[in-house]
Amino acid sequence: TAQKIKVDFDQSTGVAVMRMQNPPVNSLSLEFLTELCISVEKLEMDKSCRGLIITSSQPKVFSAGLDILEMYGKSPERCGEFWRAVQEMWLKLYSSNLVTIAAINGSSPAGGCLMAMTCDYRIMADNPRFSIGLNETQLGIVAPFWFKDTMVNTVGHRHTEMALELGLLYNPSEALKIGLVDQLVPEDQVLSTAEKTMAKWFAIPEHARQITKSMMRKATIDKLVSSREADIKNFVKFITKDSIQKSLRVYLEMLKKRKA
Ligand code: CO8
Repeated sequence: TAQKIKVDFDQSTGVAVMRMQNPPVNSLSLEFLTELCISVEKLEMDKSCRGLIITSSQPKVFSAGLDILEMYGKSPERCGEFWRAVQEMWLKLYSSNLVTIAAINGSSPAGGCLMAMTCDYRIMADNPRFSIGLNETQLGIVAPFWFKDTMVNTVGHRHTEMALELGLLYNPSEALKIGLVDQLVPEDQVLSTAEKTMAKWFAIPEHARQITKSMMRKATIDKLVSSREADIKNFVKFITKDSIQKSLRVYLEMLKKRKA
């Protein structure tokens, strides 16, 4: 099968650029998440790699978040396997020792926003058509506690509370205002700005930076690590409910209709 993750590692700078290419919208399927985790692992094992830029090779979309089809009409076993992969992606990225920068060159709802929030720094394309946020409630589903924790760690409790209850998707300038992204640049400068920004992070003594990152994130990570199995059980029980399956179907139909 075709590679869904394209990694370009520049030995001379120590920076790897990871491009998601899972058309049409980089939705996070089990297969895609597995490939993503393997790619990150490989880079982490390479001592010459110090920084990772995550971006999309799809026009207009960074990532549409979790693949809704992985949560719709699937067996409990399969749902569990899928959820473990989602957890793994988050754990890998949120605890990475690499400097991670999200080069958000398109819309980034739900799981896409989560992925961006795992990074140390977020640069978004200044295009008012793009949006970012945890919109789960709009699908009739609930963002898990560790999605919530990641957002609280990024923008604080109040913004998170309102954003999660309303399932808010922010345009770039709103996202900048609440600190959900750190910088806006013209669409064609997202990647080059990310590359330039790396230098600033690389200038800090690496060990001190890594320990500090871990200190800031450890409690949040430990919380999921210590309740992983229960979290999977919860997810499977919730997502396989008839009422939730119905909400997902309605949402999928809405997505198709909107297109037509
Ligand atoms: N999963 C599966 N298919 C998707 C998804 C998705 N997340 N997003 C879009 N698609 C499909 C569309 O249905 C469409 O399919 P088709 O071509 O067959 O009609 C195709 O991808 C292209 O989509 P669009 O035409 O909408 O593309 P646009 O470029 O116009 O828009 C967007 C791109 C903005 C990304 C838009 O597609 C969108 O808003 N998608 C929905 C995003 C979304 O709401 N994702 C939420 C996923 S849930 C999640 O990530 C966390 C869940 C936590 C679980 C908690 C449970 C306890």
